[in-house]
Amino acid sequence: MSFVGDPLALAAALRAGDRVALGRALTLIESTRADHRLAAEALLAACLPYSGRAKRIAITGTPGVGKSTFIDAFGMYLIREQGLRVAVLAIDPSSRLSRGSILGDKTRMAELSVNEMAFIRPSPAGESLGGVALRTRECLHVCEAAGFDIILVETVGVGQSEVAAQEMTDFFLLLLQPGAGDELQGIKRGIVELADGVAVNKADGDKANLAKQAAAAYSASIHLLQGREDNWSAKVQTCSALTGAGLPEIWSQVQRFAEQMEANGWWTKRRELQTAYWLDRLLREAVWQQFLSSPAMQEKATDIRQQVLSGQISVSEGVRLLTNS
Ligand SMILES: Nc1nc2c(ncn2[C@@H]2O[C@H](COP(=O)(O)OP(=O)(O)OP(=O)(O)O)[C@@H](O)[C@H]2O)c(=O)[nH]1
Ligand SMILES: [Mg+2]
Repeated sequence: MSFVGDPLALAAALRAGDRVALGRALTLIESTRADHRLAAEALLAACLPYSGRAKRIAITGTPGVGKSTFIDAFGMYLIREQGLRVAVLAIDPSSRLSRGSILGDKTRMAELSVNEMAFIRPSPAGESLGGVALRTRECLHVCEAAGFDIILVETVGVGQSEVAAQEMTDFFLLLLQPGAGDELQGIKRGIVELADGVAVNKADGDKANLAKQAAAAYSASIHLLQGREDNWSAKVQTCSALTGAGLPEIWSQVQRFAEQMEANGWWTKRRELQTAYWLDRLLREAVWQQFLSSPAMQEKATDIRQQVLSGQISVSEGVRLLTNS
């Protein structure tokens, strides 16, 4: 990869709007090769001063709720009606195993994927969710330096990827389906608590009324689940990714949120907390990896594990013996 040698030139090119350079930069960021890390760091350092101006929005919800279709429609709305440039990223820790990616299937984003105001990047591969999410977060900074106004982050809709997405975005949008009936559709309470906005998607055709009823029911329960430090209370809206109904209202919510958080200081504070979160999280992963990669430590750990399992020493003593060395 010739660009590894000159990350600063790459940063300059992507900032000037060169899409090929942007694609290459993201490939460099996502590379798992140890000899690419320093170049990737230099690239990021060159991008960071120009990042931070975009609005970052996470799109989550159970598989099949319509996340990709929504991103296509919402992205096109932002481009056409608001004149904004939109980048789409993903966090999909499973893509490595399935050899695909939630964004691999660009047919769901048919319009956006061919629009020159948009840029779509599938989920990077990685060993751990932390690693995958870290790369997505770094790609987000690079896209911002490339001048995108809005970053949409799609998650797989199950497990921990939502939390990772919430920890890198300004607005966490939870999509639900109409008429599933059960209380918040088995979505973990913790995820609902994180939502800055909720939209019942597929509010079209004969499901339109059902969606309205669902939104009214969810409005009551979400109110009880949230009691937030930033004083925001998430609204439940309806939308249709197929017809485009409700999309302007969702954008209004995002804007209202941004104005309110900028006024009360939480916009910046949330981003600071997120940076601290990733520093802690990745440090923990790195220290753990370092620990595992030392043969001497491995040996000692095997020995202590034996002692703990046989009841000679307690778990806490075992941990102390391993970490004091
Ligand atoms: N009627 C209707 N169908 C929709 C709407 N949005 C999405 N769909 C359909 O729902 C199905 C799933 O849509 P996707 O956009 O792939 O859903 P997803 O949440 O991205 O799914 P995964 O990526 O597999 O988790 C597709 O058949 C879409 O055409 C909508 O607003 N109305
Ligand atoms: Mg999808």
